[in-house]
This record gives sequence, structure tokens and C-alpha cells, in this order.
Amino acid sequence: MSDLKFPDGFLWGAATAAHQVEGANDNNDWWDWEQTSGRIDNGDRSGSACDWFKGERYREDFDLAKKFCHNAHRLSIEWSRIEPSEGQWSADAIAYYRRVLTALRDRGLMPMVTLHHFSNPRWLRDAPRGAWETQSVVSLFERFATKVVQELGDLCDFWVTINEPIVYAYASYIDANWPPGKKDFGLGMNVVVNLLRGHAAAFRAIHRVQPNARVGIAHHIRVLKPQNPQSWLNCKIAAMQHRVFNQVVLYALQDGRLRFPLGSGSIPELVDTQDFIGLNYYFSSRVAIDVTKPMTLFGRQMPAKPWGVSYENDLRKWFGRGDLDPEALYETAKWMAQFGKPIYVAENGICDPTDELRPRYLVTHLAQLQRANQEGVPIKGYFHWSLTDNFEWKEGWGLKFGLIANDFQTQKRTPRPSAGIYARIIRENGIAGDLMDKYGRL
Ligand code: IFM
Repeated sequence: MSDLKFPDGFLWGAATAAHQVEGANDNNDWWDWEQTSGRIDNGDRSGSACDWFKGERYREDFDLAKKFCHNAHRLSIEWSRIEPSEGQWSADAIAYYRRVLTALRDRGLMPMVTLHHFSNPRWLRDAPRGAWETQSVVSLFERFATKVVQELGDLCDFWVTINEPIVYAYASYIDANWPPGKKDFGLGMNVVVNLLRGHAAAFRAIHRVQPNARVGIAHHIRVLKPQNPQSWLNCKIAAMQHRVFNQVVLYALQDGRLRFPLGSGSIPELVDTQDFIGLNYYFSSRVAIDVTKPMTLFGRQMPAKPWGVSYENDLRKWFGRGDLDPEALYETAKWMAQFGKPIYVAENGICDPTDELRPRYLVTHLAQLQRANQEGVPIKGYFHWSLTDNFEWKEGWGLKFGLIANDFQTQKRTPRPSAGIYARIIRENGIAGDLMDKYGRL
């Protein structure tokens, strides 16, 4: 098999998020949420995480990223550090992020910076704001984005405003196992609309400060397919869920129209507010009819098909809802081409403590991206989730997504074999035939 090549200038890296790696992130809603037992698996807490903040161990991790040939890195800036109380800016936090971004640039890693990755300042969470529940957040987020770009814009011009708006709303307001833990579908959809308004306001604010900036959203796509393709009703329910979870957000940011279940009518400020699309993709799921589940449009996601690894039971308990489905990444990229924007895969990865699946996951997903790219889809970069194991929200330390393992007791980093395989793909800017022969099939 001949090599599968990527275009020159392709960005290769990994992605992280502030609350998952920094540690001592004790002024936000997630920190408070973790303190009540039963909310995070095994009673885990983010604690010192990967010690990026106090110990400044990001340097060590960026050294590894450089050693493994990455040329870019996606990370997030913690709003509650920059603005610890409403309207007060922390010079220390700004100085910290200047050191982080400088460390990236010194190692030849282009930063892609996310402004909101799930966690909210405590003052924003508290009444009367309720985090993203009221529209008052929009101008506050706009002001925060402006400040960040004024302070850090000489070190970065590549911004993700919001990470995974739909996931945030589902986990926080429908599954209700993230803060604030409210089960309220309508409120969750209002939150999505406020996130989109916040995105649009930040998009404009960033461009005012930095006209050449590239600004986008990172949108999580979980491809949803019918469990029984012979059933007309099952196909309809799966298609509806797919549209609601995956499509309506991107349509709204293109033409400003709110579609079910976000609402109706138009928000003109949303029109054409993406310079690129950040695509986060992990797996697809099969949906079966379930008349007891109105909150999920009468569909239920089936447990994952067996993955054939030695720790199968643990893995299914951890992350059992998805089927490994690289072709769905290809299909998604082809669908996204309609928006006419460059696409960066802002996250893609697998929890796999022993690295039994990750090499195959990596190679098969990259091969499908390359296929879409060959067919004209403008895919410009790939950020693997994640650089090191980190704090996985409700699942705590249990899910190991890192190219590099991290022992949270000792903070010792140990690269997994996939880190080397990824490095070779980056060096060769393509997937060599022998890698495809060895890992190219799931
Ligand atoms: O760890 C998360 C990340 O914060 C957002 N996207 C999915 C990842 C893996 O679950």
C-alpha cells in the first residue's frame, strides 16, 4: 500500500484543557462540584491534576510534545484565574499564561487557545447569573475574550471560543451529572443559545483587537445511527437525535437561524461567525427506540460493540456508549465541507490504559481524514486528545486518554507506544504503507 500523505503545513499536535491539567484550580464551579462525594467516580478530585500550575510542569510536557515532533498544541485559558472576581483582572494569572504560551512558542509549537472549556468562575456561577443560564453572560464573556487577546495576542492568533456547547448543556442540564446538575431540557437549550451568543460576541471582539485572528468553535460530533436500519421509526428517531446533537449548532452559526430544539426565529449576530470549524470526534453510537425517554427524543443509545481488548469490562463501564467508527469521521468531514470553512480536528482520541487499541485508533482515524482531504475537504490540522492522562470530569482519573501516561501520585510521565507511532506519522507527514498494513484495520 502506498503512503497516505497530508498537505504541507498541516498542524499536528495534542489537546488539553485548563481544569484537566493545571491543578489547584480552586476558584471555579468544577472545583466546588468535586468536593461533594458521589459526584466523581471513585471519589476522585482534580487536586493538583498534572501540576501545570503550581509546579509549571507544562514545560516537561511541551518538551515531550516537541520530542514527539508535534508542531502545535491546543490548550485552554481558565477564566476564573484571569478574572478571579467580577471585573478584577489577575496580573499573576496573565503572567502565568504568558509563560505557558512562550514555552510553546520556544519549542516550535503553535498555540491554539480555547477560552471556555466547561469550567466557570465561581462568581459567574452564583446568582443572579447562573453561569450560562442568563443572557448577561454574553457581554461578560466578550469582555473576558477582549482582555485575553489584548494581553496574550502577541503570543497567539488562533482561538477557540467555546468547547463543545452541546456536550456542556447535555451533561449539565439533561444527564445532570456535571455542575449545576439540573435536569431541565428547556434551560439546557437556552444555555446552548447563550453559548452561541457568547461565541459570536467573542468572535467579533477578538477580530476588533486582532484583525488577522482565526476564530472558531470546537463542536463535538457523535454520529448517531439507527440500531435497526429496517425500522422506519428507528431511522427517524436516530436522524432527529443526530440533527439535534450534531447539526443545529453549526447551521445556526452559518445562517443565524434557530432550529428545534434551540428555538425558532433568527439571531443575526450569529451569522457567519466561524473562520474555521473545530471538529471533536470520538465514536458513533447506535440508537434504539425507547418510549420512556422524551428528554432524548424517544431514543436510547445502545452499549458499545465489544472492542476486543483484555480490560473490556472496565472499558465498557467507563466509556461504554460508543462504537469505534473511523469511517464516521470521514462522513462527518464530508458533511462539514458544505460550510466552506477550514476544518481542524480539535479532539480525537480513546481511553486506553494499556495502548492496546490506540495505535489502531490513531491510524484508522487519520487514514479516514486523509481520505476526506484527498477528496477536497479542507482539513488543516489534527489535535489528538490528549497529550498526557488527565482529569476526565465525572470519570475522574479512571479514563486514560494520554499519548503519555501520567502517574498522578508521582507526576511521572511515561510515553505510550502510540506517542512514537504518532511522531513517525508527523515526521513523514503521512501514514506509511507498513503502518497501514499493521494498524490500518480495526
Ligand atoms: O476530556 C474530554 C474533553 O474535555 C472534551 N471532549 C471529550 C474529552 C474526552 O471525554
